[in-house]
Amino acid sequence: MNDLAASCVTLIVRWPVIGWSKNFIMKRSFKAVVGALLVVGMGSAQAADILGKVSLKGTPPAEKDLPLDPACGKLWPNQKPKTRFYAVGADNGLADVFVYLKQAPAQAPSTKPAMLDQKGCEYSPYILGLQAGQKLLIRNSDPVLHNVHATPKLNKEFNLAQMAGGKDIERSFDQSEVMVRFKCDVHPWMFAYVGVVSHPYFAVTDKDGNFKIEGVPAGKYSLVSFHRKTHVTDDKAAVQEIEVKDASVTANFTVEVAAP
Ligand SMILES: [Cu+2]
Repeated sequence: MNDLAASCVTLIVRWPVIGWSKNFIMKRSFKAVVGALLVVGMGSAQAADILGKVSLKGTPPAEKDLPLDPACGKLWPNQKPKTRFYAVGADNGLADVFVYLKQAPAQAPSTKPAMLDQKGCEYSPYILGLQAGQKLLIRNSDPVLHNVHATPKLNKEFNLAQMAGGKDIERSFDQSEVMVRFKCDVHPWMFAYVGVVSHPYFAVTDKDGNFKIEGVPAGKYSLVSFHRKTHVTDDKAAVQEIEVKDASVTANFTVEVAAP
């Protein structure tokens, strides 16, 4: 118990001795004391944000043009899309890195669904985070047929045609799995990767490699950064041991371009 809570308790214990007998004063004062105790109690459940940046070391190979078929090519009248293996932004910041706590207490899934769209014959986003049990909506925003094919190793595989203008597909994954690959059986260049974890403490780096995981309960954790091209088994550079207390924690990562 901290000092403020202790002094509040002392106040309650001594209250009758002070001898203020008027009921209305007592009621008002007790309310204030109970309020103070509640504030103290809430303050003890500490949580803080984890912030950081993932940087890429080295020069990545040039991205390749996607081999679009004519129907998909029409959706890109100007600039043609390329592979998205290394999306590098300002100061070598690396986008599309899935950053997550390796072992955080499991929590009930968010009631807000996540969205995986198909637009211009690409999955969007390319990298997505999802909580086990959280609803995933898969949308077809294109005027062409897609075939949504999830190919997990631990979760249940599914393979569903989705017409142009068809309604959203709803699915969820029961188990943690980093990453679940999505492909399209009509368009062999279409891929997305979904990181599934049992808690809400994850993020995907933005175009400049920045991430923020909000409201992490106080504790010690392994923070993992997973980039699809650079990550290797038992990747020590991709894991940091961190401790969350009551102030934001900064954790930066540097990953190297994978050997060809
Ligand atoms: Cu497709």
